[in-house]
Amino acid sequence: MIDLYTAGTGNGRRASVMLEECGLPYVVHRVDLVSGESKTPAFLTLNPMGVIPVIVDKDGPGGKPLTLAQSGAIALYLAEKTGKFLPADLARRAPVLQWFMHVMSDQQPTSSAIFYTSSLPDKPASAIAKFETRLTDFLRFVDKRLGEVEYLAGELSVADFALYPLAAGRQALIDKVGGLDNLKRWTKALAARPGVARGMQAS
Ligand SMILES: N[C@@H](CCC(=O)N[C@@H](CS)C(=O)NCC(=O)O)C(=O)O
Repeated sequence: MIDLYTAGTGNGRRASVMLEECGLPYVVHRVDLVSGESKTPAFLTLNPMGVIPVIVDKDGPGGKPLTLAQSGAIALYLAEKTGKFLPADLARRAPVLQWFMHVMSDQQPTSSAIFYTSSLPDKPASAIAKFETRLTDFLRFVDKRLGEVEYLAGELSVADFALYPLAAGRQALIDKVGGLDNLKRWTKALAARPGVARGMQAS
C-alpha cells in the first residue's frame, strides 16, 4: 500500500494520476497548504522541503519502505515499479524521457511562474505576460508534435501523464490562445481515461 500526501494542484495530481494509471492501491492524505500544514514538523519528516506531493511506499525496493518527494521522481518511480509507461528498450525510453523532461523542466516551471507572479500583491503584468507567452510557446510546440503523433513520445507514456494535470489546469490560457486543436484532441483523450479522471479527483 502507498500513502500519498497531496493537495489539489498540478504537481499533486501528477502523482495521483500515475498511481491510478499504474493500478497501484493507495491512500490519500490531504495536506492543507493554505493553513501551512506542509510546514509542520510532522510533514517535514516526510519532506524537509515542506511541499507536496510525497509518497510513502511501504513495499518499496527490497521490500523496505521508501519515502519519495518531487512529482517527477514519483511519476518515474511508479513507472519503474510497475513496468508501465516507461519502456525498458532504450530506443523507446529515450524519447519518453525527452518529453518527460520537457514537461518537468520547461512547461511546469513556467506554469508555476505564472502562479507565483499572479499571487503577488501587485500582480506584475509584464512578468505574468512574459511567462504566459513562454508557456504559450511551449503549448504550441506540443500542439505541433501532437499533430504528428498520437502521444508525446509516440506511444502513451509517463510524459503524457506528467503534462495532463498542467494542461487541465491551464485550460483558460489554452482557450484564450485559440487553435491548439491537436493539444485539445490529446487532452480530451487523456481526460476520457478512467484512471486519469480518478487521479484528477483524488485530492
Ligand atoms: N518540484 C516539486 C514542486 C512541489 C511544490 O512546489 N508543491 C507545492 C504545491 S504544487 C507546495 O506544496 N507548496 C506549498 C508551499 O510552498 O508551502 C514537485 O514537482 O513535486
